Amino acid sequence: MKIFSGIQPSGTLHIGNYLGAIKNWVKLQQDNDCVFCIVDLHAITVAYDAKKMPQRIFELAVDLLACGISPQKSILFVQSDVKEHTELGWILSTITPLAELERMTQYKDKSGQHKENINAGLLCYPTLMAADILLYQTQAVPVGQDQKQHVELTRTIAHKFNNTFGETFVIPKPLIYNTGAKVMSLTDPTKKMSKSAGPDSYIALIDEPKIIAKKLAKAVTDPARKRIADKGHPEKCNIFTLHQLFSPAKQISKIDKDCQSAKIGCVGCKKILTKNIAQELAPFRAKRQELLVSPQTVKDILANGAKQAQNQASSMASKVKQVMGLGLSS
Ligand code: AQP
Repeated sequence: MKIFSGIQPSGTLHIGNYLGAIKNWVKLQQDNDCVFCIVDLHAITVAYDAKKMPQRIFELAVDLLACGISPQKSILFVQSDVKEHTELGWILSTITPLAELERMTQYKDKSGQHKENINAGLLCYPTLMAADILLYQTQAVPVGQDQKQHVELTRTIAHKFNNTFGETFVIPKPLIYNTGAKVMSLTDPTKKMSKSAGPDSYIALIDEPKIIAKKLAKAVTDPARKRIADKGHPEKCNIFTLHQLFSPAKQISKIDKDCQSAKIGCVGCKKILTKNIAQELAPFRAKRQELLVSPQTVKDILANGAKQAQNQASSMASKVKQVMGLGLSS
């Protein structure tokens, strides 16, 4: 199956990005034709520091490789290195109704968060994302729950294009896994964990065990449980949800029972979770250190990935322009 997915160089990767996206990418690349993209053009839709962007892109590439993305199995590249993304993004914006873009949840959230900078790029984020996906004849797009709406809009745009100009694009489907599709914020479990919401709200993949312990110690738990003697409600506790994502099955059912019968308190529960998260992330941290000292290797991987992506993207972009009657080539 042809797979495409992207991730923004908008800050440190957190366990939400890992569980909702990257961990699945690593599995998918075993038996599928995968294209993974560092979407820098998406990341500039909010205010950012241009001087820091190259380092952010580099570190995101390092992190993806350290998580297990393999350049032998997948194409890994930076979006702005393949100009067809912006070209097709513009083309698709001309067939996308404004009302469809205005009803996107991410647009509403981000324009609320960045009132001083509600730019057209923020609104057109989904048409650029549709271009990212459709350029590669993508069949499935592994994403977290938050991006499902954008993939559905991509399908609508692709259908509209095919109906207007003739069968051109493969219609992609979102690939959302039950586990980890929406990891919630540590400080406000009613919101999804997000890079831009501040370091206390997430556990970063680079966090040392001590930092993980500190962040979890402050994390919001079952609001009804005020004292250790109160019986807990694991189903209402974000910490228990994280146990379900990081702890072994036997331990999860013990914590479930012990919490309900007040045998274990939040402090004990968080200590076990700290250990389990730190253990799962240890190989990532070690691999990351190795890659950080070989910047040229990482840059070569991205340059080679861009070449391969460009080959595929340029033939699709030519086809699109041809069916639309654009340019000299048509
Ligand atoms: N909390 C989450 N739970 C599960 N999956 C998540 N993803 C993001 N947050 C969670 C998934 O990670 C992939 C990459 O996301 P992105 O960086 O492109 O953009 P995002 O969804 O906007 O991620 P953030 O962390 O919230 O970044 P900022 O704060 O910069 O906007 C996507 O597949 C996403 O679903």
